[in-house]
Amino acid sequence: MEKSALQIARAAYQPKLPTALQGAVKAVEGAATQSVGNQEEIKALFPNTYGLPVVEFQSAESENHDPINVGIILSGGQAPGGHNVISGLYDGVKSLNKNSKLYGFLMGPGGLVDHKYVEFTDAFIDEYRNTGGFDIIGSGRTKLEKEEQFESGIQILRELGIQALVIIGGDDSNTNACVLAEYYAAKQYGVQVIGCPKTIDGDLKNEQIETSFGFDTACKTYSELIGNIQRDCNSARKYWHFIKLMGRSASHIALECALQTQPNVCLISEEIEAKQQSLDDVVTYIAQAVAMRAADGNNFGTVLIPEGLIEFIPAIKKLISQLNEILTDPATGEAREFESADAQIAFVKNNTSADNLAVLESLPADVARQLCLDRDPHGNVQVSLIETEKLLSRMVADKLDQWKQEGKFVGKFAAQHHFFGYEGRCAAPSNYDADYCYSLGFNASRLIATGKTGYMSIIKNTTAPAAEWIAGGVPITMMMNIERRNGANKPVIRKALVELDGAPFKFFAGKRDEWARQTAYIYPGPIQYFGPTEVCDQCTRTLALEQAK
Ligand code: FBP
Repeated sequence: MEKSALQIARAAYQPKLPTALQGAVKAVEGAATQSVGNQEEIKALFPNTYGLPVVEFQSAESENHDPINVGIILSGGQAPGGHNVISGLYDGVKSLNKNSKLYGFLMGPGGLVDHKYVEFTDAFIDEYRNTGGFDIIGSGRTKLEKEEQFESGIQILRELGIQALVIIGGDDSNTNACVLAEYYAAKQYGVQVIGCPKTIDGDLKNEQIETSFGFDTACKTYSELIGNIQRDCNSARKYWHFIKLMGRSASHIALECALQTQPNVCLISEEIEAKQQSLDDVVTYIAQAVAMRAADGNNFGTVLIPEGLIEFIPAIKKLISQLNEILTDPATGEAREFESADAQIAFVKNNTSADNLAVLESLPADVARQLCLDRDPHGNVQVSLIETEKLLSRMVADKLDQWKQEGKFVGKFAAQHHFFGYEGRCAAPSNYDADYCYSLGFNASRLIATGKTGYMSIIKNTTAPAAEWIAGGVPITMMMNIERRNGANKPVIRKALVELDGAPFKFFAGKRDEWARQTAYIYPGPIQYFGPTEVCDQCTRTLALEQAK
C-alpha cells in the first residue's frame, strides 16, 4: 500500500497507555451491581452475567500466562480508532504470551456466523496502526441474536481454539455481545465475550463509560468543515448554510460541533421533544434568526441540524412509532413485504390512526412518501435518508415569503445544503482516539486474562493525562433496561441522549442567542497530530464540560 508522508509519520506514533496497563495487573473488584432499570427481568434473562462487580486494574508484581487465542469483530458503522482497538488488543495478547493469537472475523458479526476470518500477524497489524477506517477486516450490521448464529459461531471458535471474543460496537452490538456471553456461559462453552464502546454518535455513555470512541475525531472533522463553511459564508455574505450532521437519534454530534464552531443556529432534538414543539415551531425559530440577522444587514448564517430531528418532533415521533409497528411483520420481526410502493402506501393509510394520518398528510409529499417507504431490514424508518436540511430550508423560505408579504421581513434568503456523516467516520484518529482506542483494546486483553465475560472494556478519567487514565471493565447487564423495539419488549443498553440539565447543553443554551445575532464563528481548522499538547491532545468540549469539577 503506498502511503503519504503523514501516514508514514503517523504509523510510527506509539499510542499512550494508562500506567496501570504498562505492566502486570491485578483486578480490583467492586460490589455486586444492578441493571439501570427492570432489575428483576434483566436478572432473569441473564442469570450467569447479572450482578457482576465493576473491575479496576491496578499494577501488580508479575504475571505468567499461557498463550490465548482471541477473536475480534467490528460491528456497525465505522468510527475512527477501530484499527487501534485491534492493534491494542494484538499487543495486549502478545504481551501476555508471545504465542497468543488474534483472529479477525470478516465484514462484521456475519464473519463469525459464516466462518470467514483472518489471522493477524505483526506485518499485517503494522499496516493499520493509527489509521482510520474499519477496512482491516471490514464491518457489517448483521445482528447476532439467534441461537443458530451462536451455535454456528461456536463451531469456528472451537476449530480455531478461540477462548475469547471481543465485539466492537454500539449499544445494540454490545447488547448482543452480552446475550452471546450469557448463552455461552449458560452452555458452559468456555468462550468469554467482551464488548468495546464504539460509535461516532456519542450515545453509548453513562456513569461508567465516559465516551464512545470515534466521537472525538468525527466531531473534530465535522467542526473543521463547518468552520470552513462559516469562513466562506462570512466572506461571501450571501448564503444560509443548512448543515445536517449524523448521529442517528441523539444530538451529541450537533451539540459538540456547535460548541466547537459557534454557529448561528443549532437545533437539539431532545430539547424540541421536551418542549413539545411542532415542525412549524422549529421553522419559525430558524426564520426568526434569519429575520433578526437580516435586520442587521447580515443575510447569511449557519444552521446545524441533528440527523434524528424529525423523530423527536412529538407528533412525528408518534406517527413513526406506529409506522414501525405496522410495517413490521409480528411473526418474523422483519419488515413486511409488499407487491408495490402503492400497495405499501395504501396499507399504511388503512392501518394508521386518524391523528397520525393527519400528521402524515400535513408533511411535504416527498417526506411523507419517504416515511412510508424507506425502511431498514427490521422495519424501522431510515432517518439518514430524510433530507431534513432541505425540508427545513424550504419551509423557512415559505415562512419568510409570507412574512415579506406582511412587511415583517426585509432581507434576502438563499440556502445551501450539506450533510456531514461519512466524511468523518473513517478519518485518521485524533491523538485522543488513537490513545483511547489502543488502551481499550489493550485493556480488553486484561479482562480476558482475568477470566471476565459479559463485560465492556472501559477507560476512565480521560480528561487527565493518559498515564492517569483508569482501566477496567463494567458488566454489560449493569447498563441495561427493557425497552419496546419493533413491537416487542427487549433487554437493551440504555441509549444516552443529550441531557438538558447537563453542562454541555447548559453552556450552549447560555450562549446561543448571542451566537444567533452576532457573527461569533470559530474556525477550528484540521485535526493536528504533531505539536503542542494544547493543540493536539484536547478531548471534546462535551467531555471537558461534563468532567469539569
Ligand atoms: P453505529 O451506531 O453503528 O456506530 O453507526 C452510527 C451511524 O454512523 C449513524 O450516525 C448513522 O445514522 C448510521 O450509522 C448510518 O448507517 P450506514 O453506515 O448503514 O449508512
